[in-house]
Amino acid sequence: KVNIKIDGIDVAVPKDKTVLQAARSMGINIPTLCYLEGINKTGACRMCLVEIDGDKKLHTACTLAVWDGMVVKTNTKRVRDARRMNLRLILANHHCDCLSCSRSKNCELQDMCSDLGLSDEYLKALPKEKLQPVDALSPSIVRDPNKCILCGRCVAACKDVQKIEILLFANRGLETSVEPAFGDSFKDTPCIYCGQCINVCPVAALREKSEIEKVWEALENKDLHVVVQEAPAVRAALGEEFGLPMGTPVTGKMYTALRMLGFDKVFDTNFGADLTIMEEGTELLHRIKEGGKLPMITSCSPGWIRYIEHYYPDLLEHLSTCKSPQQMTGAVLKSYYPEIEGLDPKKVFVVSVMPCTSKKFEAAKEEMLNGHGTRDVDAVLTTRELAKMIREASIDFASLSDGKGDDIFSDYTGAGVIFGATGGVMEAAIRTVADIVSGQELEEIEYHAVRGLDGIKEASIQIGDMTVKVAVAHGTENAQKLMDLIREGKADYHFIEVMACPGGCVAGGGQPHVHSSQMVKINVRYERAKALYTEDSGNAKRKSHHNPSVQRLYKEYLGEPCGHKSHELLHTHYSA
Ligand code: HC1
Ligand code: SF4
Repeated sequence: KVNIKIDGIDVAVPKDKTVLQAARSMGINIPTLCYLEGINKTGACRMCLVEIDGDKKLHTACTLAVWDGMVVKTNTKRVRDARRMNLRLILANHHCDCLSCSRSKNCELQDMCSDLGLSDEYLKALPKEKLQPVDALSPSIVRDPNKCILCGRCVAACKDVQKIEILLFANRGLETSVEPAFGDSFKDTPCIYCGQCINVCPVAALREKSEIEKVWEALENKDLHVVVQEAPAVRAALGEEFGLPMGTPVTGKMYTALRMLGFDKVFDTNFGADLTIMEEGTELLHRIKEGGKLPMITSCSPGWIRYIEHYYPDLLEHLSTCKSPQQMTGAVLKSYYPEIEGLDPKKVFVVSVMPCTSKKFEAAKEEMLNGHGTRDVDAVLTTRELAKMIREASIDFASLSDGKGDDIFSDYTGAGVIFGATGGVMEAAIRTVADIVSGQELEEIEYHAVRGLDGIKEASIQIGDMTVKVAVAHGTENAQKLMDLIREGKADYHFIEVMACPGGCVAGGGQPHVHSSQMVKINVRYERAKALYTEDSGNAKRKSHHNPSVQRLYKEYLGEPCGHKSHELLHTHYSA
């Protein structure tokens, strides 16, 4: 450790720390716009300037290592003036239409202007002739160069976390911008729409393509029967938007809010997750017994599907043919549901609430067209968009009482809800496969080897006389490692789970924004996953094949898992 003094307070810190880390550890949140712990450390925004005794220059705290005897001042007039000046330079090219901006009240730049007392004269919308075109052509992501502050966080998240490299710095000097190569639209790149770049954007330069208006219109349309389903991970994070502590599960409040918004029926994607396990577990056992392509790989994360389609097209046969729980739920809500309710399937409008931006792309795919000329899912809202609608409707979410979902498509087991955390699909699948193979009701149902945040998790699971070897990867960097092993013929697994986002859906690109200064203090992925495991252990039924409504669906409509009807409705194909 070294001894340093920051703003008159003595502190001992490990010698590999920066001044920024040292200051934050003692409760001084030096402002930053580009810094992201462990991901981006460039000093580009120059907001973290500090004074060092004996040095005339101001230094960026995020790049400056501590040394013994260092005396730092983070809060002098000179420092504050310099930060304000840098902020004004950033604002000169920033389209400050704050009142109508999607990040208003949740924008790191806006916060900083307010904290540093910047006067309104600097917060101006850019004149029309200075505005550059916005890329809103992809189904998932909007890039607005008029908002971009060139902090580089998105570039780092895509390149260094996901190892994909869609976003790049282009041009020089005043012309500098962040964009896909050749200035292409996202839609013409192999971007997987994971939205990890959106999650780190401090402003509204990257955001989801909003479908809020489409959903309000459907809710107003008396001709439509509008139903909603919510992904497992939504309930683990929605509360954050309304001031509840991270990791608070809000399933009941979420149902109440959705009903208040006017949905005719409130269902749950967790039902579809249980259904997916029935199909995927059966498919896995068929492949093992009949010499099918192994390892079989999960297919529920659309970012992952887009990734393998673009980057490992030679491995597509390894993918399970199962549609995702979102799409399975949608397909059932457009077929079996109207049949039992006597509704016209063309008039059933299915809305999903997802923690994911890639789900918008998934729902819009050609493959998801059904026999009635509509898609399985008609509109996809992110968790953030749902929160906006709740605010727009003046609903005081935090004080809502717990509501219930509607029969029968809101029935789910503990296995369905853990889908939202990395390893959850695997654990859910093993719970069911183990019972089927052993012919018993096994009591040991928690598979801790596949839980947690290690990049790649492996386990060999003994079921009767069968050893099932599994692996779990989250984030495309880790997926890449497993795919390379398959290509080299070195992956002797039976089953692999891949989720495109690090941590799984709980940290998807559509989840509530977490301020960069908070990301260091809280393990977002861990806290949100905890909410899901708590729901699982509190559920009387914890295995997908115990879901009575899923059982009823097979009995009355589908027949058997992976049967003819299932193939028609619940399975899909992939293209390179
Ligand atoms: Fe997911 Fe899934 S778990 S992909 O992460 O398989 O988005 O939550 O809805 O479809 O169930 C996301 C989450 C989600 C699907 C399920
Ligand atoms: Fe990269 Fe994902 Fe953002 Fe696309 S959505 S640019 S792949 S981080």
